[in-house]
Formats: sequence, structure tokens, C-alpha cells
Amino acid sequence: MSLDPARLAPMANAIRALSMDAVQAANSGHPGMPMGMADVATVLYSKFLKFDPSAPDWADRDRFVLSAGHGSMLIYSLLHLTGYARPTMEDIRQFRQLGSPCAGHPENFMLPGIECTTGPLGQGLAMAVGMAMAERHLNATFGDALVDHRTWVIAGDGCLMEGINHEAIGLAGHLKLGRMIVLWDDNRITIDGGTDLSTSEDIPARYRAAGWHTEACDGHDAADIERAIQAALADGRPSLIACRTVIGKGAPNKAGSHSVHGSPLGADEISATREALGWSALAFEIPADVLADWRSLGKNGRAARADWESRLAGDAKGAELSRRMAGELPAGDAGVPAYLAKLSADKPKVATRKASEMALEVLTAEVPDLVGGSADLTGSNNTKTKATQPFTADSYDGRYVYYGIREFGMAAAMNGMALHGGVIPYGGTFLVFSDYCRNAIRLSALQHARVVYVMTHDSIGLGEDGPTHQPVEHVMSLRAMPKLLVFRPADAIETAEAWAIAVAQKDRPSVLCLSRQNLPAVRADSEMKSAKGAYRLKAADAARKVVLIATGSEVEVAMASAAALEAQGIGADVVSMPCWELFAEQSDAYRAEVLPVDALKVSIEAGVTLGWERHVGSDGLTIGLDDFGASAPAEVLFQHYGFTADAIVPKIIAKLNS
Ligand SMILES: Cc1ncc(C[n+]2csc(CCOP(=O)(O)OP(=O)(O)O)c2C)c(N)n1
Ligand SMILES: [Mg+2]
Repeated sequence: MSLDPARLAPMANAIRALSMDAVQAANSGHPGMPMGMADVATVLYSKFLKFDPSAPDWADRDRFVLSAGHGSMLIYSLLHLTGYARPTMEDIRQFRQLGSPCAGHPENFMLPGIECTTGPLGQGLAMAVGMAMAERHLNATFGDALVDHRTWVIAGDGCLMEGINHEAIGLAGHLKLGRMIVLWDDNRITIDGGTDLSTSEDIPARYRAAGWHTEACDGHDAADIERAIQAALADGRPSLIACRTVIGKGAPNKAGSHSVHGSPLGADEISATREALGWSALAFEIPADVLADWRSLGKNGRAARADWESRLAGDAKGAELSRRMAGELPAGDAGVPAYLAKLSADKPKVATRKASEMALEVLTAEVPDLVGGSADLTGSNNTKTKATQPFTADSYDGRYVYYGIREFGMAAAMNGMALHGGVIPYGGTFLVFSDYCRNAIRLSALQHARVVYVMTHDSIGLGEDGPTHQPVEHVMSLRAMPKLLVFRPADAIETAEAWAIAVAQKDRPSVLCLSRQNLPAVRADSEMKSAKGAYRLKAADAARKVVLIATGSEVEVAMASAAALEAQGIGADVVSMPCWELFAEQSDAYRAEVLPVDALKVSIEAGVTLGWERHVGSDGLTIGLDDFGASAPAEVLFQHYGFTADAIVPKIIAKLNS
């Protein structure tokens, strides 16, 4: 069935009009991209995309990612025109204003129909790779009748130029994610001007080298767009379609220029555009016949959705898919209490990265939603378990992803998997390389995504690899990120607790900072004390003068320091604080009980001291490392930098006497 261009042109012009008018009203925003890609989007929505505005969360819908998030008016227009409940026209009038779901960039948590938050260029496409992975995994697990959808992306020059693009398309090509299609807004313009200012790369050749199929089309010719998409659908590889477009198409004086990328057209140019497009409707008004066309195609997906629902109801695996897509854990306790009880009896002395693997053996066996991986550090991150067999192009039912040395790509893909739903992703690298994926961790938190980051080799305790590999500021800088749980467990019990808590967080990510070196058991109970973020591990014997607060490997040091203080008649509590954020959520009374005002508070953590004032106060003492580490065995470094009772106790006594 070929499309009637006469009908499509006004539909696309509705996107153009809404976009230029909303940006003008806000006096802020990006009209160029939505105006340029209006024709491509109209063909995609009218002919190919599987969606139902009355059920934005329908599990088997196609996923559409607007990776070029600055063009947010494109998706707001599409959602409104096709008949989603929101945004209303009033929401669009309030584009970029406080409280409007039409935020500056698309936010997944503000508007159903927005699959992920985009704006940081490159990450939308990289998240789409994760969505396509989740789709194939669930397809392999639940079958074609229940899971059978595609992942579509609109990306700009910026998304393709960012470094993460290399990681993302390498992974997608290797995994043969043939149901992923990228529509590239090939307009040869970025903010500074023509793309020839900064690049001469043959982008399609790069994609082909990564195992992709490529096509090109005239992005303003509906028949040619349709042809290119049909070709992409017919090819088994992931596809890139270079859609040659004119930025700001329709604006007679500004189209084709970088001036239309990110500023309102202005009243005169808007009038001229209306004239040129033959668009006589007033601002924020859509002619009835055009709206009717859009609304009728918005109803096209209803039958497919209803068919799917009846298949779901009749399928033996339907309830399990529904559970997973709702983000609920399997019924029961996932074996956690029994495992904690065993640990409290065994008291193993293991590295917390090893303890993490032990906890994962239990959890991955009980929670099929968990899909693990590592950025080429599987043996170091201890992320692979018996239950998680490799996820490969030949076996999408696998649950372990060899991400390769692609930390940022891994983190973005995990965001995509978590947002797709049905999967709880976790992945590992060295903590020091959390910076490589930092903006994706930020997007996990912003998007309310349940992603678990397994960050091992968490301090100078990693030893001989030296300062390039020794995270010093990382734990604290991750704590600075809102809505992220940062765990630094002290032993196997706290590690198991951290895992149980992280997996249970439906709407926020966690980072587990884990040691390379062995750590003794500091606890012998199984009371989930980490759930409070911090707790009194040891109460003072003599009259309490000091409260030592420590995390991870330094809890052992704090215990030794407390023993030495007690030997001198100085009463000392030890507080283990595996998670600042959870501690902050406790009552004032609990926090005051754990960190009383009438004692000297001392933090001990092998990292920067910046921030510990929050817990020790301005008259407390911070023991840390405000410098890069050094290359030497871990024990030597702990001695050298003063993380021993012998070095710490005199400082405490001096402070008490000052
Ligand atoms: C990681 C990142 N860097 C920079 C920006 C700021 N920025 C927004 S759009 C843009 C230019 C993008 O060019 P292109 O993708 O070609 O968009 P077009 O101008 O064609 O709409 C830049 C640099 C950003 N949003 N994200
Ligand atoms: Mg561009």
C-alpha cells in the first residue's frame, strides 16, 4: 500500500506548526529538528510504528526513542496528534514551563509514551540498544506470540558523533540486533554551523564496518522514506537510514541554517512559514481534517493490542511476563534470609567482590529477571554466575552480556533494558572507571531506572595497579548524585544485604563499591541492618567519648582502633555506614541515636574527606586520603597512608585533648 502524499503533507505540517509555535511561545527551544524530521516521523507513525495511545505501557509496543532530545517538540506533537491523553494542547502551550509534562527535553517520568529521557546526545541511541537487547531476551524467553516488537530511533548528527555511538553500534552489530532501526536526521548542520566544520567521516561506512545495514533516502519524500524503511525491515542486520533533510524545513528564510537549530523563528519568519506551507490555522489550532487523519491512525494499533492481550491471557507464560513487566520480584524471599543466616554462621573472610558473586549465585538462581555482565572484567568483577549463561546473537535467552571494553555503552544499554522492563540489569567495571559511564549513571537516577552497578577494586586497597586504578574521589562523588544508592559494604553479610536492597528498589539505581582484598566478617547476625544505611556495630564498653564511623574495608580498621581506645579506658562506638542515602532516610531520632552529639565523631574511609563533615560535624575528625594513591601492595599502602589503629588512635587522643 503506497502512501497518499497529499494527505501526509498537511499531517507533517501540523508537527511543524506546533513546534514553531510552542518554541515561539516559550521563547526557548529547538524548532529546526522537528520541522526537518516531520516528514520522516509522519511516515514512521502512519505506516510502521506499533503503538496504541490508549495503552502507552502496552508491553509489546514498539519502542520509539527520540535520541536527538533537543527536538522534543517532535515527540510532544506526535503524542498529542495521535491521541495520547497527554500532552493536551494546554500542556503544549506550556512547553518548557514549570509543571508542564512538555519539559525542555523529553522526560520518561513526566509523560507516558516517552520511553526514555534524552538530551545528552548519543545516549538515547545507546539506550535503544539495551531496549532491543531486552526485547530479544524476552522474545527468546516468552516466544513470538507475547514479545515481538521493534526499536526505532531518531538520531541527529550529534548522536552519531559522540564517542558512545561507537560503543553502542559495535555492541548492536555484534549482537545482530536486526529489529533496531535508526533514522538519522542527516541535515549536515549542528549548532556551530555545517558539519563540514568538524567532521569528514563516512558515517554509513563506519556503521557497515560495525555490522549494520545502511540505507539513504530523501527525508522529505514520503515514498522514498517508506522504501528505505521497507528495505531496513527486510534486512537481518540493525539498520541505519540516512534521511537527507533540511533543518527547519518550511521556514523560507531560515531553513537549512544553524540559526534555526535552537532559537525561536520569530514572528515574521513564522508568518512567512505559514504562508509558504499554506498553513492558515492559528497558533495551537489543528484543522479538523488534519487532526482527524492523525487520530484515525492513532487507532490503528488498537486491534493489535487487543489481540496481544488475548494471547497474553491464554498463554501459560502470560502471568510471568506480566509480573516481570510490572517490575515485581518473584513471590517469596529469593533465598536471602537463609543465605544471610548461613553467612552469619560461617563468617567467611572474603573480598566483597567475591561476596557479591556469592550473593549473586543465590539471587540469579531465584530471580530470572537479573541479566548480568561486565565491561571485560568478568573475572575481576565476579559478575558471572552459574545461572547466567552468555547472551549472544545465537542465544538471546542467555543472561550474561560480554559488553566488551565499553563502560559507557554498557551503562546506557542497562538503562535501556531497565526502561524496556522485564529485565533487571547489573554490570561491572572497576570503580575508578565509573567516571567513564558517569552520565549514564546520572540518567539511571534521573529516569528512576533499576540498574545495579557492580564497581570493584574500590580504593587504594586494590594495591599494585597504582593511582590510575585507585579510586579516591569516586565514592564521594557518586554520593553527590541525587536518587542514587551508593553502597560500600564491609563484609559478606553487608554485601548480601546491599544486593537484596538494590534489587528491591523498583525506581532507583544502586552502585556497589566492592573490595579487591579479603575482608573479615564484622557481623554475626542476619538482621538486614544495612537497610538503615548505618548502624551501631559495636557499643562502647567504657564511658563513650568517641564514635568511629567507617565504611567498607575501613570498618575493620575502625574496630581495631576502638579496641585500642578501650584499652586506654576511652569508650568508643563503631558505626558501620554502608549507605549514606538510606541513613539519610531514617528518622531524626534514629540518626541522633547512632551519631550522638555528646561524642567526638571520627570518619575513617580510604578516600577523599570532602563531605564527611556532614556526619562528624565541624568539630569532628576525618581520616581519609586527599591525594592520589600509589603503586604498592595494599597492606603497605594502608600503613603508608595511615589507615591503621597505630596511626589513627594518637590523632583521636590528640583531638580529645585539644
Ligand atoms: C552530550 C551533549 N553534548 C552537547 C549537547 C548540546 N547540544 C544540543 S544539540 C547539539 C547539536 C546537535 O547537532 P545535531 O544532532 O545535528 O542536531 P540538529 O542541529 O541537526 O538539530 C548540541 C551540541 C548535548 N545536548 N549533549
Ligand atoms: Mg544536524
